[in-house]
Amino acid sequence: MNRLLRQAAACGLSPLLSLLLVAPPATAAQPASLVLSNAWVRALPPGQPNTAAYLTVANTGAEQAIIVGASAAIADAAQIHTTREVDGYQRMEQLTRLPVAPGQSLEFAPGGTHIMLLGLARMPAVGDEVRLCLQVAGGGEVCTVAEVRKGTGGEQSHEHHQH
Ligand SMILES: [Cu+2]
Repeated sequence: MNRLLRQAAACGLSPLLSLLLVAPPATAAQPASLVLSNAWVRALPPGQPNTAAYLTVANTGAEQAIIVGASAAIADAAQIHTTREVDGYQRMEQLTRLPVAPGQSLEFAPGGTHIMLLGLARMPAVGDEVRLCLQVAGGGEVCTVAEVRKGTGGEQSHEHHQH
């Protein structure tokens, strides 16, 4: 966690944030036009403290929307993570600011951007429903209900690695 925060500072996020603070709050008056669909949460073996959620986020509005956080009732904390390969290793990095352009649709999917659910009271079971929310810059929040599933398809080889 601390390492991620230090990474964020090292990436120059602080100057960006101060830039945002002085920018006029053009979109603050309107709720974000983000539409969430196809949300699902990966069921992992019971006892695992963390899992991940995936969904599609579409911006149907005329203004850019910036996702600044996530939350889920079943987890102590939720973070937006992206995955990228560094020197042959898959590394996850926390995103504290994810812009979605007007008309753009972002796919959160295994192996890519995902919502990390941290500190689960218990692992949800296949078929359970989990309420997920995304926080948007300007104070808005959009929520959806995610279905709990096993991983599918192209995931098999990746899951095999973890055994
Ligand atoms: Cu992650």
